[in-house]
Amino acid sequence: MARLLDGIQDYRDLRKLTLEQLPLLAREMREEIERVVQANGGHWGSNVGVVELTIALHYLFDFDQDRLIFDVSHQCYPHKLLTGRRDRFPTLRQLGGLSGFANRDESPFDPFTSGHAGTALSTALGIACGDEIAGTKRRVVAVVGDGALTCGQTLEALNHAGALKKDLLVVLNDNAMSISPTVGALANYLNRIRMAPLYEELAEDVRRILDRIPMVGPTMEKALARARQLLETTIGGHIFSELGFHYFGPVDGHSIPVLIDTLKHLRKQKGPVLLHIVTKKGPHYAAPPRPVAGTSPPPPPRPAYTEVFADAVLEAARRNPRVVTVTAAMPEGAGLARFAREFPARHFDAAIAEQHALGLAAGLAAAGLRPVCAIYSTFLQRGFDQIFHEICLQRLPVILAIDRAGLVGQDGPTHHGAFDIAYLRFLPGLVLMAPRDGAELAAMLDFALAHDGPVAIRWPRETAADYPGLVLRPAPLRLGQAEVLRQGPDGALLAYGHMVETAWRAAADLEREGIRLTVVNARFAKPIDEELVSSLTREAPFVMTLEEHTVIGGFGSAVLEAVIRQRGNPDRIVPLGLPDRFVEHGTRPQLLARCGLDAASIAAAVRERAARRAPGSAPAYIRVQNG
Ligand SMILES: Cc1ncc(C[n+]2csc(CCOP(=O)(O)OP(=O)(O)O)c2C)c(N)n1
Repeated sequence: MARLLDGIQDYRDLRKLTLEQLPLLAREMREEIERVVQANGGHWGSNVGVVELTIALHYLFDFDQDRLIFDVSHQCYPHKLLTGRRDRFPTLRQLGGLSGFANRDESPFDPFTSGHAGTALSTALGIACGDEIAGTKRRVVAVVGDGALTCGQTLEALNHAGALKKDLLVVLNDNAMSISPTVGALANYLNRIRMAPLYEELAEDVRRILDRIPMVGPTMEKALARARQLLETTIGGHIFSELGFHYFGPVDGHSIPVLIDTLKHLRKQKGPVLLHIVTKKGPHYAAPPRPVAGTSPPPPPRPAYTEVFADAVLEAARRNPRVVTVTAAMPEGAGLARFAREFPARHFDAAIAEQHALGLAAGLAAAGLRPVCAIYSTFLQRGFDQIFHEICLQRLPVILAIDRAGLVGQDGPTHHGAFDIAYLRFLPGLVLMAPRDGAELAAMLDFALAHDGPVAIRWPRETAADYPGLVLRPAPLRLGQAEVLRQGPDGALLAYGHMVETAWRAAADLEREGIRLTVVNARFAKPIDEELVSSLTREAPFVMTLEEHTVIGGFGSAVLEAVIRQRGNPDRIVPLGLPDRFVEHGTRPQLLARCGLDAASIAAAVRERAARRAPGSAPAYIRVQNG
C-alpha cells in the first residue's frame, strides 16, 4: 500500500493532507526512522520524540524561507523526511550518505551544520537580529531540549533574547532526558512544572480559549494574555516570563491538533515566545546490528579504551580517597557510570556545561582533591579558557581524560576529536600524553595522579590496541620519555597514542618486504622526548610522525619544532595526520583509510619515501638555490 510519506517532498505536499491523516503520517515516519536506525545505527529516542512537533512545524511554517534550527540537531530525522531527503534517508550516516545531523551542505532547510549542544538559541537570535537589519521578513524557530537548556550558551542567549525582544519562537522540547536524565536545579524546576497536577487541563484551557476566539485583532491579544496569565498564576512565576519571554505550556508534544492549534496562534506573536512541550524519549542511541560471523563464535572482544579508563579510575578511587570525577552530562559515554554508582558523593555531573565542569574541577583541585574530568575531545573545545585560566594558570593538578580523541566515525565532523593536541599544546605546564594500549592508559592515569600539575590524556573511540607477536611489558613512565618498540635502519615511525598499533602493523608488513623500521611509542606530545627526536633525526633516513589529529599544530608539529630548536634537519620529518579539512562521516576504518592513516596507507607512504633513497631513483625534489 502506498504510504502518505512517499507523496511528500516538502511542506507543500504535507499541506495537501487533512489534519486527520497526520497521525498516520507520524506513524509511517516513526516506522521509517526505526527501520533505518536499526540498519545504520543512529539516534532513536530524540527523533521519535519530535515526529509530531516536526509535522506541526512544517504544516504551519515555510522553512525554505522561515528558519528552523534544531539544537544539537540529533533530532532532525523527521525534518529530513519532510524536506526532500526521504529517498536518501536509507543512506543515513553512511559514507557519502546523509549526515546524522543538520547539515548546510545537504539542504536549504538546514541553516546550520550542528552537533554540539546549546547553540540553537544564539544562532536563531542572530538570524532574527540580522533579518531585522536586512529587512528580511520571515519567522525564526529554535527547537531546544531540556538538556540543552542547561548549557551555559543557552542561558546566555535566553538572557540576551529576553532583553532584545526580537521575534523568535523557542520550542522547549522537554522529555526530562539529556542522554542520561537531565540533572540540576533547572531540571528540577521543569519537573515541577511538568508534575503540576493541572497541566493537562491548563493546556486544554489554553486551547479552548484560543479556539473560541477570532484569529486576529485585540480580542485575540486579550485572550492570549488571559491564557498566559492563567498558566502563570496557576503554576507559579516562570523563569522564562521573568526573563522576558512569553511562556506557553506545558502542552502535549505528541498531540498534533494541540501543537497545530497552539503554534498557529504563537506564530503571530511578537517578541520572544517560548512554547514548552512535553514529550517522551526512547533509548538514546541504537547501534547497528553486528554482522553475523561464520559459525564459530567471535573471539571475546578487547575492551574499548573507555572501559579500560572506567576500570582504572575506579581502581584509583578505591586506593585514593582524594580521587573525584567530573562529567558534563556524559556519565555513560565517558566511562564514569560505574564510578557514579560506587562513589556517588565523589562524582559530579555538571550537566551539558563543559566550561562549568572544568571550573568545578579546578575548585576541587584547589580544595586538595584529585579531580579527573572526563570530556570528549570535541566538547572539551568549549572549555579552552577554563583550562587556560582556572586550571593551567593556577598549576592545579586536574586530569583531563579526553575520550573520542580522533575520528569518531558516523557522527562526523561535529564530533571528530581532531584538534585537542593543537589547542592544548601551547599551554605552559600542561602535560600531554596518549597511551599505545589499554595497559598504558591505566599506567598513564596513575602517572597523572602522582604528577603535581595538570595533565591531559587522550584516546580514541576504539578497542584498546593489541600487538600480535609482541609481549610488551610497560616500561615505567617517565615525564617526557618515549618508548622504542623496535629498531631498524631504514626509517622511523614515531607514533602517538593508538597510532602506535597502526605503525606496528605497517612495520610488520614492511619487514616482509625487507624494509626494516624503528617504531617508537611517543607517549608524550608535551614535553616531547627531545633526546630521542634528536638521535632519530640524525640516524634515521626519515622520521614519520603519526597521529590521529590534524597535522597542523599537533604532535608532528611538536616534533618539527623540536628538530628546528635542535638545528636538526626538518627535511627528515614526514608528518602524517588528519588533513586540513573537516573530515566527513563514515566508519572509522573507512575514514582512516581516506585520511591515509590506516596501516596500508602508512606502508605505502613509507615505500614512497624509501624509494627516494634507492640508488638510481630520481631525487624527489630539487633544492632551488638562491641567485
Ligand atoms: C557541547 C556538547 N556536549 C555534549 C553533547 C553530547 N550530547 C548530545 S545530545 C545530548 C543530550 C541533549 O539533551 P536534550 O537537549 O534534552 O535533547 P534530547 O536528546 O532530549 O532531545 C548530549 C549531552 C553535545 N552534543 N554537545
